[in-house]
Amino acid sequence: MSGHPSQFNLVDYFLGEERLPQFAKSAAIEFRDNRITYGELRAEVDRWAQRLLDRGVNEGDRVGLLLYDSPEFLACFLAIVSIGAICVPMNSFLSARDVAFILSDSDTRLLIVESELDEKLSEAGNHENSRAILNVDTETRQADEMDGGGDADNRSLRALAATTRDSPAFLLYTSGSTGTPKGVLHLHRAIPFTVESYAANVLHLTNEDRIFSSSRMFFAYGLGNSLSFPLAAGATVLLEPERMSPESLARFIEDRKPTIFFGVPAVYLSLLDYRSGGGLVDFSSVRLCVSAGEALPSKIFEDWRREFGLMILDGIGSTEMLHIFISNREGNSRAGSSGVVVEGCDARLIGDAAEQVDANQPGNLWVRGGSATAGYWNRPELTDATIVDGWVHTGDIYRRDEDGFFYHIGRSDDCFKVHGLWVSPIEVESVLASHEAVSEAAVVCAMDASGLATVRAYVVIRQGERAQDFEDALEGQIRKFASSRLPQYKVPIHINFINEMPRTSTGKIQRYKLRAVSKNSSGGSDDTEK
Ligand code: 3UK
Repeated sequence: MSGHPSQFNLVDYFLGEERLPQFAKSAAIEFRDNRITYGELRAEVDRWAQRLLDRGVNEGDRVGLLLYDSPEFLACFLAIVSIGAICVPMNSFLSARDVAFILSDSDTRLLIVESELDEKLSEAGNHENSRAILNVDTETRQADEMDGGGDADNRSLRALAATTRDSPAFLLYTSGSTGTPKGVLHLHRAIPFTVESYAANVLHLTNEDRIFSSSRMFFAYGLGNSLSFPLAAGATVLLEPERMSPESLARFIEDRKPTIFFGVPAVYLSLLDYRSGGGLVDFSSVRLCVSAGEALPSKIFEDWRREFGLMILDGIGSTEMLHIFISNREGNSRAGSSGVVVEGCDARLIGDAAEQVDANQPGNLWVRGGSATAGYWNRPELTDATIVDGWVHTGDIYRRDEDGFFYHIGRSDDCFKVHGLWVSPIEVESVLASHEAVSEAAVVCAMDASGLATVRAYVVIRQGERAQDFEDALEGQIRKFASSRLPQYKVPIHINFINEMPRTSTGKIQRYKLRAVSKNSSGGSDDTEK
């Protein structure tokens, strides 16, 4: 980049004048029937940057993105950071209420939105805060009318904002133990670090690779998979805006022939099930499968290897670390393990007395690396509690064997993931407890037969309500009640009725006792009253 040596901008890193000539004509994105080259992508980024500047967006302003995975997502994300503003990608499956929370917490200046999602927001009466909205479909349609969608050979590139590696670039919202989303701030330096640590050492991408991630770009995992890694390698990312069934995913893979596939454990399981039910799943184009988001059960790892002759590389990442920091490798991976620390990162397992634990002993996982968050947006106490002397406290409990392989044991805060999405026991419990027949409720993670996490509730019924005969009916009623108030993945699959909640002397529910019980019980029957 021209200008001061400390200047650094992500758009220069991916699509700068030194790099662009090499890739200008190769495909950066395949989307439906469109192929977008690196040259066209840069032109689109510059066009969006101008639109943002025309609307008065300044350096440091937050700009929200409420978009499906699409070329516009990449172009807008990069345009926002190119002018030194902060991109706030939002989960397109969120409720209007959660979107409203994020818009106000981050104080976004402008929201770029897809027509369909815009409608959802306005139906929910969510434009009340009179935030400026830019409809992506209207903008791109107008542009096509203006210049016929013409490409941009020999065009000079827009000047980028004079950001440095330490300038804020984007804010990713994630819901923590209380269920309230928190904004995780990342600097321009974070993406290059994940490229040089994880992608370079684990994925070994080339510009021939075709990359597909079933996790979306509003997640840190999907953002790395579909934006950072393909663009840094001059490879092609395949994008699909629609939510996919196992059948449509299998067809997509067969048609589009990715070479690298990123998923979460539930996606691999759904493909295995689809295949064992007679469906066609053709992974012959794929050379590498990656799993993250929650622990990959050994059974899925082994079934996948048997069915497709492919290893799934499990690795643990987090929004705070932006991407994967402990991972298995080709030729060095173990079923049931998250793998070994990625180059450039450090990990420690810390016991209750702040000591480093011995091999095979459980400890709290702390990690360090160049992609660590600069902190939570407007939450200084939470930032100070989570990042101490550069070590990010992950909230995970792990053990490490003598060879340096890490094994996930659980979360210290009792939260867990179902289908790659966070479940906060506290949130589900408060819904269950609002049912008229319920006195109190505790929610834990229970593994189903295939080793995947499900939601199980233990419920104490109000005095006088309890009668064995009614329990089955009541279970159905409570589940229906919960379904009307929670997204489906948070609704308990099983509800067990108990007489009394196990508690500590200070009155805290002992979820670990319930977890231990649910491990030994097979289903919905009540075997907990000893
Ligand atoms: C859990 C795992 C066991 C773990 C993520 C890849 O999941 C990502 O970020 P989140 O902030 O959640 C982080 C937490 O999820 N977890 C993730 N992967 C694994 N547990 N085995 C795994 N392989 O509790 C962690 O603290 O949503 C994943 C890349 C980027 C990411 N942000």
